[in-house]
Amino acid sequence: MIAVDAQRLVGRIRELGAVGRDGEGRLTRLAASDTDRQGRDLFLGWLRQAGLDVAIDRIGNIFGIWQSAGNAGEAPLLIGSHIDTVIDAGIYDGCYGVLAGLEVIETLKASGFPPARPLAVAAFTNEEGVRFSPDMMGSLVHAGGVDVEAALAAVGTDGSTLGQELARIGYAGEREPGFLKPHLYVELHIEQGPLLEREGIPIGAVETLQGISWQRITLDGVANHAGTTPMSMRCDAGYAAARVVTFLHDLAAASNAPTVATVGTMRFEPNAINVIPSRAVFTVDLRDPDEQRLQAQEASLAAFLEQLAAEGITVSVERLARFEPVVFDRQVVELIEAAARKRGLASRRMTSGAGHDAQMIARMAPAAMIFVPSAGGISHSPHEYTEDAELVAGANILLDVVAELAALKG
Ligand code: HGY
Ligand code: MN
Ligand code: MN
Repeated sequence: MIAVDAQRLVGRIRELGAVGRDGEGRLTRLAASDTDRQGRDLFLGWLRQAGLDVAIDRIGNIFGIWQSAGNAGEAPLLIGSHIDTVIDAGIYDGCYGVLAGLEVIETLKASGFPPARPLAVAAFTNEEGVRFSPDMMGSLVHAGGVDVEAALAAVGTDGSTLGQELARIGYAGEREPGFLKPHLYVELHIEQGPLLEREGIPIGAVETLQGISWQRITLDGVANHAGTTPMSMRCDAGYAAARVVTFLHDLAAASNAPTVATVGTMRFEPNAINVIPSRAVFTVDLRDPDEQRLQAQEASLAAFLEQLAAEGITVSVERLARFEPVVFDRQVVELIEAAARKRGLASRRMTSGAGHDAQMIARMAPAAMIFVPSAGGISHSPHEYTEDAELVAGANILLDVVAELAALKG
């Protein structure tokens, strides 16, 4: 059986993983930052070395396309993911899927495989959403889920706009988003959770992806002296924020469902040791595979905020992202399982807890995902790790699925 070049794939994952490290060795390549540009430049060089046609669209999505005279008119088979990262990130999230996609195309190209349609690999802009909301932004624009002008006008946590920053790093491309209409989309990704490792299963055939709700909440109270203000006379925005954090944790933990709730960022004003906070600004990340339950949790949070308002806190809520749960294409999921069986690998059906570009491209084409195990279920952390053999196994499953889907029929 044809196989990927394991050394080239793992070597590139490590090489890209070395790009964007700070003085303490922490890896951060936030969307449209200077370090993101360095990662993009490296990936672009590999696309060109592989002899692929390169296209960059107005939201900075990068595409490497292998097409021949015999199939140029056909809709491409698209493999994708992202190479932007969170803060103090691991080296596999997103990058593994993009580099495995390139590896699969290079392997098939070198083998003389005659694809019935063009094969393309994409690195989508701003999948992580840490600097600019919402997450999965580049693929969302590609799928027509948000207007490119609105996305380019997105204001980042540092006050810049995505459009300005893409232009500054030289990745404000020419192509109109959505110019490439995929026949089908497959994404290979680390699980970022504990299931595959715990069950000793090397391949995940991802059939669904949970709903995601992101909000930014601002609570306004009254600044006052920390020493002279009696507890009964305080309107403490910091205390109110802490009650929201506890409320959300208890809401998710109490539900006998896979609901998860996270307050990942918080800041106080005036942020002084001896001043009762007048303002607390924080983000809420709520997720659930069931849309009705997710709506119910959002309603519970809104009711709790109303209670705080009744106590004198001024509440304002900004919607940052809201995506319903997604069901992937059953036939592609079955192909992934069949490919695993053929290579003697166990697989299991899964729901993705994390958001992925696949959930956006599923709006425009049949899509599915392949997972490989994450050590300790850890991700969005420098301790993110997947064994080389597991990375290569996943890439070979992607290779087989792509070869099967792109084979000349009849
Ligand atoms: O937030 C997510 O799940 C993804 O990593 N952007
Ligand atoms: Mn990812
Ligand atoms: Mn991620």
